[in-house]
Amino acid sequence: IEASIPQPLRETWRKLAATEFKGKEEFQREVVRHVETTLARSMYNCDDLAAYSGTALAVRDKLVVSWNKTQQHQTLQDQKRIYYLSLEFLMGRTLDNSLLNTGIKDTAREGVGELGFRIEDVIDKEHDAALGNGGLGRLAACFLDSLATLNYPAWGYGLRYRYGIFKQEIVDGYQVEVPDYWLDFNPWEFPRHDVCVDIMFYGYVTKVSDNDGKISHLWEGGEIVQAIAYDVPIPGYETSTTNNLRLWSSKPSSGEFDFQKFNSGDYEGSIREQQKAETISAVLYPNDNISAGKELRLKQQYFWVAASLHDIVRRFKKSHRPWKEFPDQVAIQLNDTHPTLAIVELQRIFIDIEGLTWDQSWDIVTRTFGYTNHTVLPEALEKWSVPLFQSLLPRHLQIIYEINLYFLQGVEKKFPKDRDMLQRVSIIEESQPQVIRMAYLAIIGSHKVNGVAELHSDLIKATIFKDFIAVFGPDKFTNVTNGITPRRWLHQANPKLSDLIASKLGGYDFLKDLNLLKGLEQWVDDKEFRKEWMEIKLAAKIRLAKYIRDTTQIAVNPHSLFDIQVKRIHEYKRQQMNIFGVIYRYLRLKQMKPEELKKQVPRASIFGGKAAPGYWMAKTIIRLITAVGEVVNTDKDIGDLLKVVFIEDYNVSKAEIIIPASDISEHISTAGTEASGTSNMKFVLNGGLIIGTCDGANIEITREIGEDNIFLLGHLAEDVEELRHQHRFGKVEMDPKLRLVCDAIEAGQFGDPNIYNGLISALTTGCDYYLVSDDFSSYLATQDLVDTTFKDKEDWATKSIMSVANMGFFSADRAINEYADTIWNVEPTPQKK
Ligand code: NBG
Repeated sequence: IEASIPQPLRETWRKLAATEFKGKEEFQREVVRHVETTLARSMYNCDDLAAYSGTALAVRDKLVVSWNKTQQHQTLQDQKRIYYLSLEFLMGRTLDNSLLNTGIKDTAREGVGELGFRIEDVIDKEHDAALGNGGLGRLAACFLDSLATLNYPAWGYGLRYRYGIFKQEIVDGYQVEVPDYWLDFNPWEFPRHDVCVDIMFYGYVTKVSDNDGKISHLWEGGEIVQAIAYDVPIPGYETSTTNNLRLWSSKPSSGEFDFQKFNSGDYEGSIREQQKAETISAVLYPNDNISAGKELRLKQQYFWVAASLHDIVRRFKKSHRPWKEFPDQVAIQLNDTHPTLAIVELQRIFIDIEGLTWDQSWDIVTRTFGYTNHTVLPEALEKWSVPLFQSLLPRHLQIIYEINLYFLQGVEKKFPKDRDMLQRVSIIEESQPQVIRMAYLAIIGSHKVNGVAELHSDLIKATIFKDFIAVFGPDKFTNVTNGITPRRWLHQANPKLSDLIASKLGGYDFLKDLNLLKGLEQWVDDKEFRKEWMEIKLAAKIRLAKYIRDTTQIAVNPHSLFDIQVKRIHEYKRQQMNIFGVIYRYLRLKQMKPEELKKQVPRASIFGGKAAPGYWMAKTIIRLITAVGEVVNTDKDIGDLLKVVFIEDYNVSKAEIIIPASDISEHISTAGTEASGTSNMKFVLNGGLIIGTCDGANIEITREIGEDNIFLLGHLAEDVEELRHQHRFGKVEMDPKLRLVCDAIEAGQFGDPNIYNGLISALTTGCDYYLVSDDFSSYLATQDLVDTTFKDKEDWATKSIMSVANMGFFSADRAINEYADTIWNVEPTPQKK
């Protein structure tokens, strides 16, 4: 506040206040000014990258004006705010999205056009902000877009990784990881060197009692690292609301290197501490649905959570309200268990620093937090070793023990003498060493727990969290089915389709109320409309075919059926089933006579996705896909009838090219393993049909668009336990068609068979945990049905249009409104124009 300008001078400031540029000429002036002054370049030295930089800086200036206004407005309104804590925000590119959300894309297109550039080339120069692994991080990004669009006062809090998810290169058919240094030029962030917080690790705890005998705890003597805030503006679509995403970066607390060491000649030693501090926010852990349990990861979690809470508490304190009103002003959503320490940290702040009693404090804490669970996979559920906690966060461990004690006392009262129950729900698992079950802590410290699709929310209640229903009752658990932002995933990724839809619905309102898509049903029989619809799909396929040719030299025929599976490589997602199916198709084609071959539907099987660097089986799956491609794509007998493509380095900006181009996409996880999936929604919204299992959001997609418009296959979640049991007792014969495929692999048709030993033995000695054998024949039969259906172009077009018309439910706006109503209890704060 002492930095505030005195009243009498404020009029001068107001007169000089920054304004947004208006119209093309002012925009161009800004671009040129930035190229010439900020970048110190000129028209004699301006390439696409410089044009991108100048454009981005001009657009950024515009965002800043509405961002500042929004922040002032929200401060004045002083309403309850949402804080979305996520270790991942997979934002992708920002320029195009900002142009569209602020409604200046046409201005920019003309503006840069007259300066000598194509807007598409300029946009293409931006480096993806890839601070996430997959669905979980992209969901956070979609939610930020919806929160701003719907005018909710909301902040995202995350980490500013110097390296995002690695870049994937395919070398000799294998995945190779390359670091993703993305911060060379990032115009979208604002360092706030004045917003810094000291964060402590290690140290020891002492008990002190004051004159009245009141006992308190002092945590001291640890290492201190500083958190610096970097702010990123998040513009809503067609609104002046621009929210804030705050990312923390770590640096040494002194900000200096060790001069004593330097002077005594220990040059390397002098910067060691500095490097250690900077390591905390250096790199994103590249695991999707796997928890590795490394100390540095726990450090990242505490560092980020402590800095964020410090910020949130400081903001609350400015309002001078009593502490008990904290949950009326603050809703904190935990995106998976990664930020669960926030529960403990807030309790610590209240009792150790602010002097509240345990009970007062715990009441506030539990009314503040909500926890979203994103997986039932056991290998993804976070558990931290107690000894590690003891050394890194000794005070927090004490608080966790105390939370657990009071919780178990309550359970004991409700279920007297049920020792098993106590052991089952305890936050501490009695293993060697003992571990802390973060999901249990998250449930106990939150007022609501939600899953991300109906089936998933039912499953967590019936399986991993069953006992907690008995303890807390069912009302604490709820479902909010995921959603996607139609701004990026329709309007930005597929402008032609968006324009066509707008021409029929009388404008672009559907981008803010996706249920309006229903109006397309009226047009389903309109010949001209159907023709345009399918032409747009073909154009997207031609574009992807060109991209594939440019990057892989593989020529795919745009008229073939594009069958796409792009997502992280994981056994539970079953890319192996897909490639086995491709092999089966290949073997079958090789057996066919020429007249039979003529009747076949040509198909391009397109894969993309990263494997976690330490996930050997996933890497083997990639190798098999590339090996099959090497054989099939050069087989003269096969020609266009089958092509197998692996697209390198799948990321958000590539998804924007790939998704509009699918005829069919694959979402074929073992039933009950994929919590929701969100790319399934993106593909259907772009007029692609899907082949999938009854899993995650596929089930709700089926309900919305109708069973006739989706290709479902395989066993149901309720069958899985029994099937696994049968496998374990050796009661299952491998599906004979799958046997043929395995034989071909083992005979060396796709290179050295030893490479694939692990994959094959997972099906046999590994008891086929993901039930590939059980679903294989259903999968093949369903793929045949896809072929037959694709031959009837009219039927296909109808299915495509009817599906899109019924996708309204899957807007992230609907999901965010549900969170706001049922979990956060927060109202929007629109600004007057
Ligand atoms: C993932 C699930 C997906 C889901 C996203 C977003 C994790 C832990 N979970 O099915 O696997 O769509 O979360 O909810 O990354």
